[in-house]
This record gives sequence, C-alpha cells and structure tokens, in this order.
Amino acid sequence: MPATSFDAVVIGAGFAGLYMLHRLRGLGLTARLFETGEGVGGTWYWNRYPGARCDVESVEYSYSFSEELQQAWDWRERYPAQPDILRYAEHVADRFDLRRDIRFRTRVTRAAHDGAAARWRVETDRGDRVSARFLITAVGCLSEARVPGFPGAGSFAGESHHTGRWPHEEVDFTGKRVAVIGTGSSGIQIIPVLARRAAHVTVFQRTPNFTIPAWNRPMPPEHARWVKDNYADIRRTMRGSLFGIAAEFNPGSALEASEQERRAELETRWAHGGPGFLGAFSDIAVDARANEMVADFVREKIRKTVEDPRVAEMLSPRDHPIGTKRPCFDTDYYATFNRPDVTLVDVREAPIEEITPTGVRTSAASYEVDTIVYATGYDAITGPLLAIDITGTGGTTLRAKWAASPHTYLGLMTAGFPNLFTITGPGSPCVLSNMFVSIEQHVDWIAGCLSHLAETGATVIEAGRDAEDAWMRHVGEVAGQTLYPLADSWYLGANVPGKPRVFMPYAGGVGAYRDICDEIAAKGYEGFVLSA
Ligand code: NA7
Repeated sequence: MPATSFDAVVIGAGFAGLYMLHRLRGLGLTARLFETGEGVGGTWYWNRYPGARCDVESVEYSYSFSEELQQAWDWRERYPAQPDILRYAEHVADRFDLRRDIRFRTRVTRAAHDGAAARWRVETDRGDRVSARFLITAVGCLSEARVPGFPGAGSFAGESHHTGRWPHEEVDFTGKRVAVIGTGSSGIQIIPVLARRAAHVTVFQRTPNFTIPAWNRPMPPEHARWVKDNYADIRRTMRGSLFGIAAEFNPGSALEASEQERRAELETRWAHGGPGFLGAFSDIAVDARANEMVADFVREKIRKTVEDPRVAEMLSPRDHPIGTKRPCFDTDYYATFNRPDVTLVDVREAPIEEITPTGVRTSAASYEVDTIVYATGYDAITGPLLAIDITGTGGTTLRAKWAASPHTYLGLMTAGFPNLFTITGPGSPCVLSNMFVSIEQHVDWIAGCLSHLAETGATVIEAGRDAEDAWMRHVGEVAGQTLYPLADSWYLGANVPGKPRVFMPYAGGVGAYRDICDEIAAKGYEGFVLSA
C-alpha cells in the first residue's frame, strides 16, 4: 500500500518544489510532491519553444544552497537556454535523489483543510487521496497559460501552439507561413528564430514592448572561474538587491544628470545589455520625467535599427513607462522587422475577430497561415493557485476569499488557511525578482518556520487577519510610490478580462523584503497565530 499520510504535500516540481522537498527531507519530515508534467523543471519543462531562454544571467539563475552544486555546474552561455536549464533541473533532481518522492503526470485538483484533524486532505486527477499537516504550493507565477477565446480557434486546420505548452516533438516551420500572436517576452524571443526558419512570419501586435538587447554569448572560461571564486560575494549582493540580480545599480538621478552624462550612462548599459539597463538611474521606476528620458533613448534605438519609419513607430511603446511591464531582453528583435519575410500587423487598430480554418482574420484583413503561435501570456501569480480548488477553515474557499483581490501575509500565508504556505505568492516580490533568489528565500523561511513549530510544540500556524490587512496596505502603498500601476500589465491582472485590477507583487525589493521576513521570524513569527 503506498503511503497516504505525510508531514507535507508540495505542489509543483519546478525549482521551488525541488528545493522545498530537499529542505523537508533535511528536517526529517515526510513529503509527497505532485507534478502535472512528466518531468521536473516547471516553467522550463513547459516552455520549449524555439528561442526560449532565461533573461537573468545563468550564473545568477541558479541555486546557491549547495556550494558543491554551484562549483560543479558549468553554464555554457551568458543567459541559459531552455534545454540547459532543464538539464540543470534534472541534474539537481538526481544529485539530491528527489524523484522518489515525486508523482509525475499528476495534477492536484482539490485541497481542503480538516480543522478537527489539523490536516490538509489533498486530491489529484489520478485519484490520489492523501493527507498532510502542511500544504506547500510551488506552482510558479506563470504556469497558467492563457489563450484568448478567439472565435473559431478550434476550426484552424494547421498546427497551433501556446509558447507555454509547447510540444516535446520538434515543430517544423520550414517553408511555413506562421502567425505569432503576442509580443511579450515569449513573442520577442520566438519571432527572430522563426523568421530564420519559416517562409513568412506575420506578427500580430496589440501593444509594443520595450526590449533591450541581451547580447548573449558563450560563457568565457575566465568569467566562469571568477564567478566560482566569488560566489559568496555575488550571492550576498543579489540577496540584498532590489531585483535579486548582481548588476550594479546607479544611485544617481536621470533628472540631475547632464544630457551628456545621461547618454553616456545609457549607451554603456545598452552596450552591456540585459536587466542592468534599467539600473541606469535610481528614478526610472518612480519619476515619470526620468522614465520618459530613458524610454525616449530606447525609441531612438528602435528608429535607428528599423529601416521603415512606419514600422519603427508601430514598434515604439508610448502607452506605458519603461519598466512598468515586465522588461524584455532580446536577440535581434527589432532588426528582424527589416526582413522582407516578416510583417507586423497592429491589432490594436484592427483587432483579431476570428481564427478561420486557414488563418487569422482581423477587422481589416485576412491572413492565410499554416501555423499559429500563441505567445499570449498567462493568468499570472494568482492563476495557478486559484486553478486548484482550495478550501480553508469553515468551508471558505481561496477563490471566494480572493475574489476581489489576493490577500496574504508576506505572500507566504493567507488567513483562514492554516498550514498552507505559498512559495512566491502574491504580496511577495515574486515576479519582480530573479525567481531563484525569491524561491530560496521563501523555502528557507518556511523551513525555519517548520523547525520553530517543532521546537515550540506548535502544530498549526496561520496568518493573523490584522497582520495580513496591514501587509496588504503596505504592498499597495509601496506600489503606489512607483510608476508600475500606470501600465496595463499582467502584474496587476490587466491581461485577463474580469480579473481584479490589483498590483500583486511586493515592489519594495528582495533585500528589504528579506529583512522584514527575518525580523518577523525573530520576533516569534509576529502577526502569525501559532497553536498546539
Ligand atoms: P506576456 O508578457 O503577457 O505577453 C502576452 C502578449 O500577448 C502581449 O503582447 C499581449 O498584448 C498579447 N495578447 C494577449 N491577448 C491578446 C489578444 N486577445 N489579442 C492580441 N494580442 C494579445 O506573456 P509572455 O509569455 O510573453 O511573457 C510572460 C513572462 O514569461 C515574461 O514576462 C517573463 O517573465 C517570462 P497586450 O500587451 O496585452 O496588449
């Protein structure tokens, strides 16, 4: 008889779930991990589209918890490609012998808290019925793929794929006419690669995004050596930073710099590429005029790169401040639109009305294509949590509690749902950070919390309602001091019709956030209610 009773159930075998499982084992706790996919890797298991690559530097997009692991693993490029990240996840799963506690191809469908027994009762789509004292979600922030409900989508005669649900078999684009719908990070990565493979690519753009060159390159061996020798310092910088990356942030103001100084700083950072570009000045995220100067610089680069001025203007974002939507980092994105076999279509002017058996019809024209790529994004942050039917104390469901907006204490727990931990949940820095930094911080904090419960004889921990209300007010106030709420972004659910418009991540920075979490723990888990 397989075991059905555990200390903890973990949902998701991405980097959060893998590390959580490892820490639970270290605490001597029994655990079962359920994963929908057939393998480990989470985001990197699902996002297999051509050109899929992380836009955080590889040496920073990795675990820090094991010195042996970080010394043993060699990254091949400045930014890791999806197959390399997946290999890394598999290596970690094997190295720490994690697979024996994972049930693959199994989706958790329901979880209900049984108050009398102080246990979570968990059900899966394969008929599992298990119970655990602790339920820990490691479901990722961008795992609930979203295809807009275009009429006729089912009638399309060719292949169609969402970037986040890409098939495991090679999709052949040779000689094909391809439609790409969406120009977020995924669209921006796949479009230049498809342009080189397909006969013709038609890009359906609703909103142009700012994208900065990544300047990916093979990892120079001397840099890899230097990183390994200096990992302790690099990790310290990342942990104390705003976004969990080691790039240097200039504390100076764009407004106070002279025109010449400003240009020099931006040119240097453009030439370096990657996420450090937005660290050019300290006021980019908070001052509209400073932001506009940087946005203007990028629009100028677009005009210099894209030969057709009409296309350059179509690609130039003007409806949101730079950095208020998830910044994109690209390889050859703007230059791709100089190719004769790439067409840009503005679907803000003329929206997509239907998918026909032979292509895409907008209100202005029809486009015949063989393959459709949906790079249309995700029901972010709350979507993966609310996809599970979770019931807490007194029959209250998470869906009902969060109907108007997600409500958490530190993004880690939510009142009325005892012993439920949400790794990188709403109200934590989550997507505003290098996910590895946020994942490790949450997992370590949860592990510390579980040890504390064991040491003090408590069996149940729950977020206090007052602490939770105060935290959500704080999350809202911090976001209100920035320009983030000005964009219709998935950070605030604007991409999902009917989703409450609330800025979900904590914008105070991973360093400040870590200090708050640590202080709360040091004060005996202030704001949480602990009971035997
Ligand atoms: P994003 O960033 O949410 O991008 C989705 C894109 O799809 C975006 O350009 C959307 O336009 C577009 N979209 C969505 N619905 C439609 C409809 N109905 N018609 C036309 N265009 C549409 O998702 P990604 O997968 O690119 O990136 C997700 C994150 O993964 C990324 O930020 C990294 O963190 C990794 P819109 O801007 O809404 O007008």
